[in-house]
Amino acid sequence: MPTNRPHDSARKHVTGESVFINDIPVNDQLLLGKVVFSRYAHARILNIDLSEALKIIGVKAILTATDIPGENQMGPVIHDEPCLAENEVTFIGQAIALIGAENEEAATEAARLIRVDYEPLEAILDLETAMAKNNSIDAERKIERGNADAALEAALYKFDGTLKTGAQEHWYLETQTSLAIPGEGKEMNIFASSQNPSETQTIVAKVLGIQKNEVEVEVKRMGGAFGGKETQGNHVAAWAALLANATRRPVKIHLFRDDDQVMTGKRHRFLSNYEIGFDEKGLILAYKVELNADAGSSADLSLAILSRAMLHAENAYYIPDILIRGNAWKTNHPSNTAFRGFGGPQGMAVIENAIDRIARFLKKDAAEIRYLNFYQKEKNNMTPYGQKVKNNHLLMIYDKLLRSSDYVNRRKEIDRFNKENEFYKKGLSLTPVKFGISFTTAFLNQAGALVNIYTDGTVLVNHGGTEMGQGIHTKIATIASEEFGVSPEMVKVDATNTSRIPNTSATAASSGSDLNGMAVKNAIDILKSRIAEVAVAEFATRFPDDKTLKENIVFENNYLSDKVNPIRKISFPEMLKIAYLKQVSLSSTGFYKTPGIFFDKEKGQGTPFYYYAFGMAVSEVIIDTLTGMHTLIRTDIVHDVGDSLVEGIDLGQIQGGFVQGVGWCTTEEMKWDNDGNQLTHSPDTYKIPTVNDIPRDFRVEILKDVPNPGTIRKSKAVGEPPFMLAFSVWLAIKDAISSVGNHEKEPDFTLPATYEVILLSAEKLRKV
Ligand code: LUZ
Ligand code: MOS
Repeated sequence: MPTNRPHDSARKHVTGESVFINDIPVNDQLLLGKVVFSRYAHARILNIDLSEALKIIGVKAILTATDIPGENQMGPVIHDEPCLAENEVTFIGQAIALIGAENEEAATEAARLIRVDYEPLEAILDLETAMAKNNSIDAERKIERGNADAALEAALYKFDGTLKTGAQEHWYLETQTSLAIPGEGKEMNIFASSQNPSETQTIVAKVLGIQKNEVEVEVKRMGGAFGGKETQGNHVAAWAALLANATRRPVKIHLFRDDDQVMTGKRHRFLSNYEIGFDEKGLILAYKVELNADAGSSADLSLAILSRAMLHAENAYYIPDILIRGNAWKTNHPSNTAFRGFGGPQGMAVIENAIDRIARFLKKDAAEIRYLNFYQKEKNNMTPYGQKVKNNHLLMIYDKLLRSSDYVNRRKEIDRFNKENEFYKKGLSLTPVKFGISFTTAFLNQAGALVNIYTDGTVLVNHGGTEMGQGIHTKIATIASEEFGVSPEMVKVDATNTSRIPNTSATAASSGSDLNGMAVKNAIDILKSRIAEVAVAEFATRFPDDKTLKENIVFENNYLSDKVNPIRKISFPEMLKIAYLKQVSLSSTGFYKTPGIFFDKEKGQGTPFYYYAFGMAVSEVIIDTLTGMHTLIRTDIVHDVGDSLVEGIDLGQIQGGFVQGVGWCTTEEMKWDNDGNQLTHSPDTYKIPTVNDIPRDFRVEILKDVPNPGTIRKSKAVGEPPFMLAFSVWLAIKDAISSVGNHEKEPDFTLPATYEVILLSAEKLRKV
């Protein structure tokens, strides 16, 4: 039974009542923290002169690497990322010094007066150079099945190609922000905008050189994150903590938009080379792909991202002989990081573009080629890494979407339109998504919860997930209210706090509600068992004739009752008072770990995912070949969320993820100058989607009657998978360009397909 309710902060967001870190009232001791960062992509630091800056009235501390009491390190996986630069800077935006000042003016003036003498060194600013210099983070990784070389040799048709996919800025509305408040002794309290409060705690403890039990990190909500705060929310927290520790005063760092965009990592750029072999029907026989990721200046999560890219290189298609190779390369850019899809989009773009080429070559509709190659139910259902694709909804979604989008007729209409119009051209494309759900680092798939019931019958739920706007707290509150059988207003979800839930994983990999929802259910099951026992005893005194069995106690409609004798019932609040008086604990922790998943990185084999989420989109665009402008006319989506936990929330994630993907595929272009300076570090030059970029006609359908076995209330994760539905827009644009040359020639194409790309590519086809 689908549940619907608004996001628990919807009203608060529009009225301005929601408390973000910048809204937390502190006291007159509050200092503002400012970060002085590198202006060189690669340079030796010869000297840092703070003398003039320290004279500014209102400046309370200026810290450099030598002032760090603990370890100068904030690398989340590999410890290759200094908290403050020591003798060398390796990217523009790298933190060198921290200023704690009474006000913004003093901080800004001090920053201006800090003199850093650099000796510029050679910088690696693109993937080609990094690859030529063999500047990799780790050994090459491989996933392989069969013999791709032999199968390519044997294939009737084959071609090779290269695809570049671009970087993407997260553009969370709340820039990186943190507030550090020193307590007694060594205590440090952090209010963070972090997807990973436990890791924030770890890194703050490390740089301060104190124990983790002295550090408390709280996350009420983030103003967006999208992966950009999976590791890099730790940085501002560490910097604020260092200043707070040095001054013993509260310190807040709230990055300016432009600084945030310059200093933080992006979605990884990829350069991918491939060879694909197929037959006359378009059946793919062999695929060889080499994925190269621009990691930036340090590892951050690059190896996990590369791994997810490789695990999605075949997207929704069964390919018998396949070789996937992956490398992450170091460059002198900010360390690239998690971003919705986490490498999945970069891996999938290559095969989707290759299939588009096959269709053009064979003069067939690309949707037909896709359908032909989908993973099947009974046979051809094994992934290259040895996990079977179970509960596969691809064929069902395809049939549904083809009908509901009226694909066949619209294809004909578009062909007619393109024949009749010389400068405006339309395009249509259908693309699928199969996305693996679970952290590919298996041990991260765990979660904790703490559920308290108070004597008035109200419930306070704590869990390890963080709210970034995605609605996890709304989903968790719904789960708790349904499991306890009490009305939603009886349940509140508290801010995420490392003192209440320890050792949590990042809220990431789309798995926040899956993991934490189960942990909450586990805590609730424990509490219900205790309360049911009290109910049995209570019914025994009230109805001495025959006994109520514990397993017959049901929690429903704010009551506990005996389902065999339903007149035996006690309200939830009344029952709790009785339990309290009987000295029964009304608080329980809960825990969950995903069963049965593992992955051997060396062999490239295993069962890394608990299940897959499926979706498909059909998009229609119109392009103006004289200006390169495109308009998204219509998008139809059918997406699988299992049994939806909260429909409105899921719908919002599907729509939002799709539009964010459209941004990456079309208008969001990151550019750098020859020294590595970002040319697109503000919204006037970096174009994220606006209301105008949403499909004019947007039809999103949640697939019905597809309960997902083994998950919380049979639901599915939804955060990331819809992002990749945007390939339908990307390839619809290519289809429109291709019509300029009557679909006879492969258009020049790249990701993003900016107006410029569209214009030049169409021009070239027209000239031929
Ligand atoms: N983070 C992570 C992720 O550490 N491992 C993952 O597999 C993942 N996948 C998606 C997003 N974040
Ligand atoms: Mo993520 S890319 O923070 O799931």
